[in-house]
Amino acid sequence: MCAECDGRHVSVVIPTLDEALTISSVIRDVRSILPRAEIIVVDGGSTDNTYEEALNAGAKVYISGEKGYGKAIIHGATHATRDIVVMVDGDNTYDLSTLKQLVARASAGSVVVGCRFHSKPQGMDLIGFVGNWLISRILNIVWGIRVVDSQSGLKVFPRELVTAFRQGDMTFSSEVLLRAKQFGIPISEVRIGDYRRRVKGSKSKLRKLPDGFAILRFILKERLTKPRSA
Ligand SMILES: Nc1nc2c(ncn2[C@@H]2O[C@H](COP(=O)(O)OP(=O)(O)OP(=O)(O)O)[C@@H](O)[C@H]2O)c(=O)[nH]1
Ligand SMILES: [Mg+2]
Repeated sequence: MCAECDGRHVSVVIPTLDEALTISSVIRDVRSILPRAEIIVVDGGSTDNTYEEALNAGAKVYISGEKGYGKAIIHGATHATRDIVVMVDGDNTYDLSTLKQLVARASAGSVVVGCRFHSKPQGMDLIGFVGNWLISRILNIVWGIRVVDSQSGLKVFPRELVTAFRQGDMTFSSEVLLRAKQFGIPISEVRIGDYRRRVKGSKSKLRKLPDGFAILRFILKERLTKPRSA
């Protein structure tokens, strides 16, 4: 096995809001693939047992004082102690079987996106599919990048990039790509397995239309106010 294939240089950051049904299987999955990775869960004030489940599964658990998907990942990445950060949802929708490949690519100096579009993503409805496609097209044209699945919640980036992040909400996923472009870090994509449906009783926190528009506004506004490279 290669020296770092066990994840010793990796911190996995998992934002959670009411994901008690699935958080322990996500943590177990990560541990089986990257046994020596640091696993950080950042909870945004869940009202179910997410906190206890994550602790019992052996993760480091932080409470994020403020609500927000991006806030949670920034919080976790700020506390991360390893060089490479993986961000992934706590809802068990991401198939992590190619995680080692993503990490290897990131270790070679890229920001890496886990691309869900090799087949029909089961956990994505038509609005999600079209919205993601449209946002990705606009992002690519406006920012001069080539990403198929810009809104994937599975991304890998160098920890040092965290100081550039500002977006506290669902626009964060796009910010990772824009900052990579601005800092001249190559962006690459690795196919991942099935994008699974949430388990019964588990609820999405994404508000498709308002969040979709906020993401588009962010992409365009950043382009008008900041240069493409830092
Ligand atoms: N700490 C924290 N976590 C959040 C917050 N909002 C969402 N999350 C978590 O961030 C991850 C992404 O949110 P999701 O609801 O899965 O959004 P999504 O993946 O775009 O939507 P789905 O495809 O329906 O899963 C999940 O693990 C959520 O529990 C928040 O305000 N604070
Ligand atoms: Mg999700």
